[in-house]
Amino acid sequence: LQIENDLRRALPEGELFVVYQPIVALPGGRATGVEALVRWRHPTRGVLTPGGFIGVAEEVGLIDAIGEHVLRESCACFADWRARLGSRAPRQLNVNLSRAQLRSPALPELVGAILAEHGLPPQVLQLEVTESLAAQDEVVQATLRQLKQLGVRLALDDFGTGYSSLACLHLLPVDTVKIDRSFIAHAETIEYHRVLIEATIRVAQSLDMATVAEGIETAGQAALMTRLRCDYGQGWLYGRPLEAAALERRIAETH
Ligand code: G
Ligand code: G
Ligand code: MN
Ligand code: NA
Repeated sequence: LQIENDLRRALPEGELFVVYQPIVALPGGRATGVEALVRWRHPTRGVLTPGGFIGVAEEVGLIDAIGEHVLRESCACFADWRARLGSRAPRQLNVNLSRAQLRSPALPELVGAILAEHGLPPQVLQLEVTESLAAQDEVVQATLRQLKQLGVRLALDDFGTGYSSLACLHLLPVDTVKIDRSFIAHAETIEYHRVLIEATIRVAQSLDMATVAEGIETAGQAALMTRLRCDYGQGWLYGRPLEAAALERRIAETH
């Protein structure tokens, strides 16, 4: 397969890069963190988003190497921001984990080593896992517990789209629940969606978990999420994912 051969070359050729999307505190919109998102600058097809290559990477066993690259690259960038931007630097770095990474018993040690390399305290890193992954099996559960013991934070990504439910939230060792953007998109027009969001926020609060509304695109959605007392927002209203240098310029301009 052409895409497979291309992907094998992408990492050594330096075609994979990371963009960063702000995560802001509600209300107010102060950027407190960023989510790292991988991109592929394909030699002929332009910039590809993960939907176009993460699946292939999983099938051909490249996802581990890509995941490690994203972790290294984003931690290095985050440490740079801390050194250069001081108090204006984002306080938290979110990085997505794949199934293969979570099934690797070496992951906690790797994460610890990368943090140490850059002098980063573990609590600045928040690893995002989907609910189906978090609930998956004993190997994954053990890895998650070890990551927690390291002191890194865990976020449940795309909450609401998987098979697990609010009733199971207390079983997962997570610090943050990210409410999937499909719910936010209809929060103002479909009452059932608003009620589900509200219930998720109340349950998360009772478990001392923070909540993030994903995919906020309008001021109306932001106002509603603030009224429902969601802790954080993420979405195009606050900023699209940007390359490191562009995000740094934005931070410097807006402070
Ligand atoms: O980047 P985009 O906005 O297109 O995100 C699409 C999906 O790809 C999201 O579900 C996100 O969690 C996933 N994703 C983005 N970056 C990474 C990454 O570095 N590793 C893994 N495993 N998934 C990622
Ligand atoms: O699954 P995960 O939440 O990790 O991936 C985030 C994805 O959502 C990325 O593909 C990112 O580009 C996309 N995204 C982020 N903010 C918005 C938004 O406001 N609207 C839409 N439609 N997509 C968004
Ligand atoms: Mn995510
Ligand atoms: Na998501």
